[in-house]
Amino acid sequence: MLTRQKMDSVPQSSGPTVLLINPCYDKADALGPFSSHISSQLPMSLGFLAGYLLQKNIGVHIVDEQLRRIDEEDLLKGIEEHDTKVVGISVLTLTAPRAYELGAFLKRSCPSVKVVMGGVHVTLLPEEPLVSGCADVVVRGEGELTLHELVERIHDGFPYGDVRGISRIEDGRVIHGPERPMIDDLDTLPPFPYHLFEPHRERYQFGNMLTSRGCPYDCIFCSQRAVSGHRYRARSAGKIFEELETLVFDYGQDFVFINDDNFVVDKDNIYALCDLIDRRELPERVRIGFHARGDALDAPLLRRMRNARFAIVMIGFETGSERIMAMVRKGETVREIEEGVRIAKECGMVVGGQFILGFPTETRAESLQTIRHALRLPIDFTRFNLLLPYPGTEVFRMLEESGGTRSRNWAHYATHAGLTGKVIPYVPEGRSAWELRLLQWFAHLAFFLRPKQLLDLGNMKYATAGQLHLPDPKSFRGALSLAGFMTRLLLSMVQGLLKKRQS
Ligand code: B12
Ligand code: SF4
Repeated sequence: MLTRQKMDSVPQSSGPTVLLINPCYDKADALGPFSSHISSQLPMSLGFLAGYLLQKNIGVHIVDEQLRRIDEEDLLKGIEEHDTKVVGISVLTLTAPRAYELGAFLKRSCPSVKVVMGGVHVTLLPEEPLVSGCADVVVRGEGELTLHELVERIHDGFPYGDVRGISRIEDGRVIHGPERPMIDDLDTLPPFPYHLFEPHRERYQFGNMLTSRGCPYDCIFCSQRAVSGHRYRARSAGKIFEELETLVFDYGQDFVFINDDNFVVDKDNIYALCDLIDRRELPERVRIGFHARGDALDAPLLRRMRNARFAIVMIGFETGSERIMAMVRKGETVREIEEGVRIAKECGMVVGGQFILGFPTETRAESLQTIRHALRLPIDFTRFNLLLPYPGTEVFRMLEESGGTRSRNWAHYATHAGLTGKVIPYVPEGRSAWELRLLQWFAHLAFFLRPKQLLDLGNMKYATAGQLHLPDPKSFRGALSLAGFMTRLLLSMVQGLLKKRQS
């Protein structure tokens, strides 16, 4: 596995190499009929870490389980072959069980290798992998500087207990070292190392960028600030443009998606980027997508962006109920977002985004209000997620305090659980898992089975950050293949709905 998945173009230093793993669920099982139509996203976090280590002349291999499940024997062979002393594993909530399984295997099979975990889930719950004995060290928060320092110490055989930003276990007790300050200037980080992923270019949605970190808002369902903080930090327009050029000219990408949670914060930086795109003539064929809050969209900015190849905007709609919107502390109203959509459409943008069903205290009438609202809005694409109480969120804290029930198995924490017939980890009081499942299906069918939406399915990839690829129904072959997909989808829906009610 390691040898087959190894990134051939990684420049190697003469010393030991660090192995970085992106653990993953079984894609076909987790995504059901969608799995063959969804391309994998670049594991950006591991890319950033690898880029930084390589800049410091430390050799790195990345193994991404989104592409193929790790074979344990190959893993051990690779570790030996590359004299690996540190294995880093990235952990999101949904992937925590698999990460811990891999960590425990490594601790059992090669005790001299240090297993280091990082990412949003273990930043919030560092005790979890340490106490269960599947990691030696947890890196809390941004990982570049901490991992580098840690790896240098381990490679040189020095103690690493005083490295800032880590938690570790000593004499059976978990020790949390002092915080590592956030990286002030993102321009000091090396450019994202796309070349590492080149051997698997066909299997990734390759045109993906992250240009900023941090978000100043306080939405009660979002855990993202745990890693990147409240303070918004962005790369300069010049650096962002250089990366765009790399993707467009070196890797031939026509579609680039900027995956920042909230791209429209520093508007001056965006105007400067638009000027660069015009001046340095990015080809006409290029289309750029980005996420924004509805209340951040203004007509002069969007017109300028539309002229500079920005064509797709993804908005966090969340709900159609003003009561829920106020409760989740989004800091904007349903009406403000609606106005943002209107402006974006007027400026010629494709508009997509996401709604959430099943907030605490949400009634059935409010869920239906959200679905009706989605059908009324002039949007091209949407997804209806289920509300999940991720660790570190205010929703999680509220549930813990009120004794509310939620699944204790992190492998259930997928926002599309209702669509794939899996366990729904959280059901608001007075509602049922059965009802949420039906609502999630009904919302998608009601939205997508409209003639305009059906005819537009071929363009869906633009509105889904390049991830979902459906056949274009405008050709005979496309229509036939789409009909096959729809049939599989309906069958899986019936299967999911026929599953026994959750206890
Ligand atoms: C791009 C993205 C995706 C992509 C790719 C995910 C991936 N595996 O890379 C896709 C679309 C596939 C995706 C899917 C999902 N995502 Co997502 N995604 C993001 C997004 C927008 C950017 C991730 C990113 O690259 N960040 C930038 C890097 C620099 O930050 P970072 O990832 O935290 O990494 C840093 C540190 O955490 C640390 N670190 C991370 N890993 C490691 C490992 C080691 C060894 C070390 C030392 C350090 C370290 O160092 C990194 C560099 O500083 C984030 C939001 C965000 N801004 O982070 C949500 C986010 C990570 N996703 C989230 C969720 C919920 C999901 C899904 C579970 C949704 C679902 N469908 O159910 C799935 C899970 C898929 C999976 N494979 O696990 C949540 C995670 C919540 C949680 N507690 O887990 C986030 C935080 C969004 C949010 N606002 O809540 N996602
Ligand atoms: S949901 Fe978006 S706006 Fe709200 S805190 Fe998270 S990243 Fe910020």
